[in-house]
Amino acid sequence: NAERGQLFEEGNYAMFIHWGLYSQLGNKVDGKTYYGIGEWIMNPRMAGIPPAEYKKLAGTFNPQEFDAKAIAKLAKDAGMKYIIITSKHHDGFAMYDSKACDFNITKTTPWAKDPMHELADACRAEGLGLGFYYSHNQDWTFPGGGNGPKVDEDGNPATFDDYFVKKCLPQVEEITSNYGPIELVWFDTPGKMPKKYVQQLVDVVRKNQPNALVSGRAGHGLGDYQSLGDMEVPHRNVKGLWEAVDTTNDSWAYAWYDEYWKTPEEILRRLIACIARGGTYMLNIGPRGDGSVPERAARSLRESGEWIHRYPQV
Ligand code: FUL
Repeated sequence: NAERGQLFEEGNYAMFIHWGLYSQLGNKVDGKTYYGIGEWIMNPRMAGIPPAEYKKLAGTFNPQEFDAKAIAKLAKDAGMKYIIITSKHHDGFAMYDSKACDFNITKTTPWAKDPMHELADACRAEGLGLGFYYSHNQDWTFPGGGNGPKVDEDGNPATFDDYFVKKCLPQVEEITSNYGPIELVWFDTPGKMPKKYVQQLVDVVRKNQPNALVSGRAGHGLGDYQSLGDMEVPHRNVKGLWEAVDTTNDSWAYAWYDEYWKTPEEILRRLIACIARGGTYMLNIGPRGDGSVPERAARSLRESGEWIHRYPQV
């Protein structure tokens, strides 16, 4: 599909956003700091928060500072062409209004709004594309989800199929139907997910968004392109359609202590290294739990963007 490849031909620089309930913790739980990628905080490798405990975070999630227009403007100023944001990460919390599962931002938080509608409008106004990250295999709070609870609320065994039919498939239907045209669905960490499930998800994307790309991490080679390893900028040429994913500091989601911000020069060096080898560079920001974007990240993006805007062909 020529139209689909077009996104990477013309849009070789993108903003990635990791934002969810975990952003509220910023890697600190009960006064203890955990070092690592913030969106993994509930995992036993980090703080090991039980699902029932983790779900309580929704009660205090109130991102008053979230400003979709300012984020879209920041991406535009940075020279980026589209935004990919976490609609649901491994924690299972839907950051949009989901009918398929109540564990979502409109049903369980005091804020009760759908940030994805705001972001979709803001992107359209800035002439930017929009796409969604969706953790299709791992779901740490829904019974049967990958690395999630093995029994339901009543103690009955739950299978991956239960999770897939009740939550995953309907949610992918939602994110590809409710926000107008989107550019990409960024599936991640397929693990041992059987091919028949991945195929069904890809079919839903094709049906609802025929021009959208499917990320290489969908699994079983069913994606449209190759996604390199996390934070990997290649030192050799890479064949085909490909993308590098990187972040402005060291974590994807907000981590309170992480001040290892890339300078504008570092951003440009990494961006150019990817583009010069024919790839796409997607650079992440992790807004805080209140929705605000760390100022140092914003500044580096704007300053590198100034250079890019002097050379509009980049
Ligand atoms: C990884 C995920 O497990 C991380 O949390 C993050 O989303 C990164 C971009 O992909 O594999």
